[in-house]
Amino acid sequence: MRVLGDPVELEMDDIVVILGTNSEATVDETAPNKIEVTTDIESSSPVLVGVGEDITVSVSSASQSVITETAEGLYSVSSLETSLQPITVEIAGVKTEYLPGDDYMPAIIDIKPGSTENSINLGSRGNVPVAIMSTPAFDATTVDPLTVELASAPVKLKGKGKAMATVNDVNDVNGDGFDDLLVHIDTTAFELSDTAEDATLVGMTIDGIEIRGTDFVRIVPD
Ligand SMILES: [Ca+2]
Ligand SMILES: [Ca+2]
Repeated sequence: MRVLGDPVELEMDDIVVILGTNSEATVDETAPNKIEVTTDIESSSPVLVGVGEDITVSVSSASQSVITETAEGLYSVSSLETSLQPITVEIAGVKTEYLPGDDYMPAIIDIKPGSTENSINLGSRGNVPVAIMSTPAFDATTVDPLTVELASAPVKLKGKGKAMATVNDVNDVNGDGFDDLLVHIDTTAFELSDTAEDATLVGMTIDGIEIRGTDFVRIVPD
């Protein structure tokens, strides 16, 4: 279906494709739980895809994305290898960029739970706590802590290589009734510049689903 300038509502109840007046896209429903959006190279405004309650996928010109509902209310987002531009996924106000070929499930993270400043001192030899939030559709405690990296830095190890996440680190960080996973990241391993404004976490569930989430950071001097 080729469309220009009108919102498109597909059969998947929770997905709405919104085309600006200067965007053009081909939208294909490839399966009952899967849509593919291909934008026109001439498009000058991105195509927005609203997914579920909180997720917006922004597909820039000359890019392609596939959005799949993997379980009720749980979505994965792929930027196809053939994309020429990255696509952006916004979840709860935080944007994460997907490069061509990237395939992830968007996740909500909270760097330094309890702090909105998320200050990070790159010179400190400590660790930074980060919570991966569960939702009604996603159980963050299924994420394997040993696979988690924040800004390329791994989870801090203790003793014989056991990740610094124990059963004590599973708790309901935001008080919404769903247990979240709290891990501690080795500050010395961060690949962040002094001007970084956000940091992205990647990880994998024990079922082999890759997740990705981003939160704001503020780098502070030593
Ligand atoms: Ca925080
Ligand atoms: Ca929670």
